[in-house]
Amino acid sequence: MGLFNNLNFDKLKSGLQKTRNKLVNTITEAISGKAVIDDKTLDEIEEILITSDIGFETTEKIIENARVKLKKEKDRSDINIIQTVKDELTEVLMFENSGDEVEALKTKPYIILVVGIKGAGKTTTIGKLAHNYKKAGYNVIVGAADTFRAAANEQLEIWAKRAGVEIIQKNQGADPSSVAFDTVEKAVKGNYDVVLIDTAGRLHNKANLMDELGKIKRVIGKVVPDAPNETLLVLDGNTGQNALVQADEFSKVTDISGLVITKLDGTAKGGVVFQICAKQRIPVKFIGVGEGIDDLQTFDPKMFVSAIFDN
Ligand SMILES: Nc1nc2c(ncn2[C@@H]2O[C@H](COP(=O)(O)OP(=O)(O)OP(=O)(O)O)[C@@H](O)[C@H]2O)c(=O)[nH]1
Ligand SMILES: [Mg+2]
Repeated sequence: MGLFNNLNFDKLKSGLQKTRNKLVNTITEAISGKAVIDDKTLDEIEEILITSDIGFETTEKIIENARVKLKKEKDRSDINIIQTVKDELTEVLMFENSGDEVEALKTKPYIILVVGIKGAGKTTTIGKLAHNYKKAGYNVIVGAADTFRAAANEQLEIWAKRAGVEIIQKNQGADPSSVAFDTVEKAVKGNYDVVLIDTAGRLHNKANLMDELGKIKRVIGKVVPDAPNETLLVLDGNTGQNALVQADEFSKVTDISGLVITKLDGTAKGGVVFQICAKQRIPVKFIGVGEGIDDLQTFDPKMFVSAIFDN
């Protein structure tokens, strides 16, 4: 059992229905009625994977491994090929365990910086995370370091109320790093367990983004030298290939420790999760499957693959 009790297979499965239709149903069609899976069928599967947002390179690897595996196998039946593709896809999502979460949270305060482009789902994710940490018994404070938009404070405040956690905010236009500083300072003084810092999604250019994130890090580092403990990049799963570009851009300006992929409810582009993991080699930590406070799930590779493939 993980830190949060937030897994809901049925919800994930229904959210990924369109991804499943695109991916699994077409694979099933390609192999149905074939007693033996030949190279031509593998080529067809390859094409299906590529057009399902899994990407060219990732697919190449999967198909190559599948070819090698199937050569050794006596059973080249359809069930076996789907199992092989599933295993390969699961493998892409697996990362070495980065350690015990409960142990990590003994670092007090545990500071999480949340970044991502406009509308990706940062604020919503912070609300959901605050709720999850609170439910797990942690004392949470959130910092509204998106001072760009007038409504940003208000939005985070609503989430803080829903989750029942403390919030630090300043006027619109205030220096984001000063909000981050005050939040971390209050967390230290008030003995809080978890700090979640929201940031602005709108940034004119890369230099600007780098400056702002760099400054936030420097400033909170004055209060807690190792801060932040995590930097989560929030990506909108619905944007497919574009999410990949964003992951690239953010990785260039800051160390991302984990990804959150949102809006996996109702998207046909769920396959992009595999491509992002394969290319970035950054673990997906959480996924968003709806707009509600309970609609954040800890990412579980096996469950994710199963939600797409299993009946
Ligand atoms: N369906 C669905 N909607 C989501 C999910 N996560 C966020 N949203 C919606 O996406 C929209 C944008 O979310 P925000 O949390 O405001 O995004 P943001 O990254 O903070 O945006 P900025 O503050 O403008 O940079 C809102 O309407 C959310 O309700 C999700 O997992 N599923
Ligand atoms: Mg926001």
